[in-house]
Amino acid sequence: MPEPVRIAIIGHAFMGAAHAHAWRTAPRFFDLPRQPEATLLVGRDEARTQAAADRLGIPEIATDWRSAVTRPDIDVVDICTPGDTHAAIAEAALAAGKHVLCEKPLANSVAEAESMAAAAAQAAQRGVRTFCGFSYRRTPALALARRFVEEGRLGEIRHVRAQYLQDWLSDADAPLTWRLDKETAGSGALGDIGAHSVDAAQWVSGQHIEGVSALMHTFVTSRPVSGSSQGLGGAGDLSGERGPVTVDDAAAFTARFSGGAVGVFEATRFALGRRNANRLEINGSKGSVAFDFERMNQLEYFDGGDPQEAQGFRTIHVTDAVHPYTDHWWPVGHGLGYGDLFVHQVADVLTALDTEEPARPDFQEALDVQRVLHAVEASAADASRYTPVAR
Ligand code: SOE
Repeated sequence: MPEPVRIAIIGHAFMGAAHAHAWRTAPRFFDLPRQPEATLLVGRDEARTQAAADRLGIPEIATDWRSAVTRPDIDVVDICTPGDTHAAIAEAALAAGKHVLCEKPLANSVAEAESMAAAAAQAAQRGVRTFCGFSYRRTPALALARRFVEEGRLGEIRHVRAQYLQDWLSDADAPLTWRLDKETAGSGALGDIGAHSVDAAQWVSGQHIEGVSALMHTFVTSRPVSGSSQGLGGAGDLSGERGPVTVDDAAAFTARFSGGAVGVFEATRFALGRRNANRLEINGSKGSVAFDFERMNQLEYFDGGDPQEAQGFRTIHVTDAVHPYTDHWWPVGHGLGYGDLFVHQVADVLTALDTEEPARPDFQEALDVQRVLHAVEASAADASRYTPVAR
């Protein structure tokens, strides 16, 4: 029996739980070169970390990430903490020779992301791998869309239209969580969910974004500092103090792509009624694809080569063994869910560690997304690029 791959998960909230579930589930469905063992859960608060470890089935906890990431019995450091901690944890782990899977966005600034990518490049010379958690790449329907683009079914790509719409901040009295603090999160809707759109749009289209023109807005500028929240939304304590929201609530931008496509992007956590509508539509000279994560098992496909009387978008149920990832799961037609993307992600990570399969997206690719986010913020901050309507 080959030695297992031992993982330390740093952070135990929403993403920590999603990753813990994935490490545990992957070997039950995927044939992996080595078995993963999530052996250590790291969090600042001992009691809460222990409670999470008990729930997630992780045998050991630690409260100090610095000593955790250098432990000789750990092979992979899985970073599920807010963005302001990513660079320090990742760089310490890489220096100790650990493979690193880091949640998105890679960092809170381009400078941090550059430093992480440089550390990753150095560590790569010693066989150390890095990965960034752009989990939507692991959606079977989006992977199928990319396959269609690669096969030339869409022809020359003209439009890339991406929206990521959520509504968990619509209530102006939802509490001020870390995702609303620029120091901690880097940015708001832009980095939290717009980053997924940027990554998916570039990955599916096979083109990179060359330039942007942007608008960002904060609708609710202060929120209750305490209240009950499951990490997203929740009920603020209205009798207490309010604190400032320092990130964007919504970000919108247009983009030019390297292959000539025109892009339109929108990210918001105020689209009331849209719970997790991560959408991507691509129109080419020969066909189109359209995806919405709220119907994640489906891909809309328009084939311009169909006889005209039969033309129209068709719904492909991306649940068959011929589709990406799905042959590992349930018999035809039963479909997958949000948590399964993380299972695919760790299965890909484990495969890449022991084979020649590329580790994508690695820190270098995630740095590219960070540069796009930075360009969006710079554009939105430049008032001279905003043209008021003359009336
Ligand atoms: C919150 O907006 C969030 O959990 C993101 O942080 C995740 O990356 C996304 O997958 C779902 O929404």
